[in-house]
Amino acid sequence: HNDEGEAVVFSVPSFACQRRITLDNHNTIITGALSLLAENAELSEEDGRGVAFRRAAAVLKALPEPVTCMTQLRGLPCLGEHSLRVIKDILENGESNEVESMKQSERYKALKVLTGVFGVGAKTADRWIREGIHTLHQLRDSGHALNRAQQAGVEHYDDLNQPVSMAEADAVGEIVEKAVVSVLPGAQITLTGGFRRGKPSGHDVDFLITHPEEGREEGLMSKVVSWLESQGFLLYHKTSRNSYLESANGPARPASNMDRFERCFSIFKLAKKYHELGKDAGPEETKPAGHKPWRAVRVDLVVSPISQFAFALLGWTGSKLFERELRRWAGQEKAMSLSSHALFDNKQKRYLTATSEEEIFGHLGLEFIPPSERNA
Ligand code: TTP
Ligand code: MN
Ligand code: MN
Ligand code: MN
Repeated sequence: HNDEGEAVVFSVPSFACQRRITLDNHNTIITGALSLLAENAELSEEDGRGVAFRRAAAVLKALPEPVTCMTQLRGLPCLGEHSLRVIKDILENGESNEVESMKQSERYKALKVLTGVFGVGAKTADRWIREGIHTLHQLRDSGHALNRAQQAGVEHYDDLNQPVSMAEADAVGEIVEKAVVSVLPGAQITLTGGFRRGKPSGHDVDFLITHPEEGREEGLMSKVVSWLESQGFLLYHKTSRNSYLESANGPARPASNMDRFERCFSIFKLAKKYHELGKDAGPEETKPAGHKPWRAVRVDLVVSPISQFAFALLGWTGSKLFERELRRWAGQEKAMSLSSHALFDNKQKRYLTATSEEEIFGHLGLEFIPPSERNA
């Protein structure tokens, strides 16, 4: 509030990549509600609506203090009719009826349970729900054939739905580091994703791997995976080179955020630390069934040549909305195409190279935003 006691009117730039959004969120009830609506839209394959709610949430996340009345929001970007209605409900009643009833709906609960299985997306979950499958029990009884990923997803369901802590991310990092330097001395690993943005927990751990000499990284992924497998660290892995765009013109013109790096979606078998084991682990105790000395953790590995490293690092650090907004800014404001591989200037008809994230922001005419402020 200002000196006259009037509520402050906020001002926020249009694109999320122009804002500094830390984890210090002063409007968690509103952003939580908008994020749930976004999630529900995405799970219903209504991506346009999903992005609209994500953008609205990212405006509220950028505010320096809690919103107290609707007049403060006048002139803010990305707040559509629907989002404003939800915010008004929360300011007046403490919650949104729409969001509360959505959370209670059978369809939303079933979508959450089924897409909580690694390897199950919105399409598959929707098909199963239309067959009356709403729970893991019903899925098991249905006799549906599950693919390898989904089998692992069901088997490790509880572990994979428990957030990964920073300490666990560090432990995974030590293992990956050991694997990488064992198969290619001089190769480097970098923590990306939510943990690089300073999140205290995540749904997985993401790493980017490269080598300072261009070309030396070739064939690295299969060697790393073989090493991890031989040491018993992998419960599941699927290595792929995304072939989706293999016929496209240049690396900077993807139709979406899909990239062509060699990657591995995996599930690690991570030993629990002594203090996490509890009393069941003591040698004189009989260990009850279900208490195991390890847990399953989702890990994503990506290999990039050093020439594309800055773009890969920027692309894999997120948040997903921040990345989407960077690409939208590049296209709409700068006539450039940004991907996790390169930046193409459509007017000069040439690629703009970069060896750091700072350089890429510079090419885009944006103030540099550090990872901890990319939590849009
Ligand atoms: P995620 O690991 O999905 O998300 P996150 O690390 O931000 O959050 P969480 O704590 O839930 O794990 O993705 C990390 C980044 O990787 C994200 O910004 C987008 C990028 N990414 C790609 O570029 N291509 C892909 O195919 C995938 C799956 C992710
Ligand atoms: Mn603050
Ligand atoms: Mn992640
Ligand atoms: Mn990931």
